[in-house]
Amino acid sequence: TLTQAEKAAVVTIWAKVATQADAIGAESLERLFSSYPQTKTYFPHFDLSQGSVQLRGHGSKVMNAIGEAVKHVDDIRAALAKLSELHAYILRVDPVNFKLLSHCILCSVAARYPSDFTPEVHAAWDKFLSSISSVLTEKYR
Ligand code: ZNH
Repeated sequence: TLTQAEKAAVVTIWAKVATQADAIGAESLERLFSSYPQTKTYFPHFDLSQGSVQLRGHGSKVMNAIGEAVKHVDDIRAALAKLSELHAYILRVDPVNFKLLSHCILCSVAARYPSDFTPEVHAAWDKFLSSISSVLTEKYR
């Protein structure tokens, strides 16, 4: 779990990220698919070219879910319960991919807000994204 200071850092960086959430979501997916092309296999039904409508729509959904987790930082598990079932039982995304996407989100945020991305913010944001990933992968059998 996150310390009070880490939660505060997450809320602060999120206030900035939220204003560009759709662009950051799309960029993170573009980074994911170009750096780790194997992740594209989960989206055979999508047009994954840069800036496609589906890529932007999906990036926006992912960032909205992260926003929900920020709002409910003391109970991420409850906030993302339905999404956790979706990823575990229906989508069956291999958990390793969550680390890859988290890394890409982290890069997109760092690239956009370099002066806000202090080592403390980096560490807090990284920990926060790992908590989300743990919740989304904990129902796997
Ligand atoms: Zn996921 C879907 C979120 C990760 C794959 N996702 C989804 C959604 C959301 C999300 C919100 C929508 C849902 C509905 O519609 O209801 N994810 C998310 C998050 C994360 C994730 C937050 C982390 C952070 N995913 C992921 C990964 C992968 C995925 C890693 C792989 C690679 N997802 C997915 C898919 C889908 C989803 C495939 C479906 C899509 C469609 O639309 O079809």
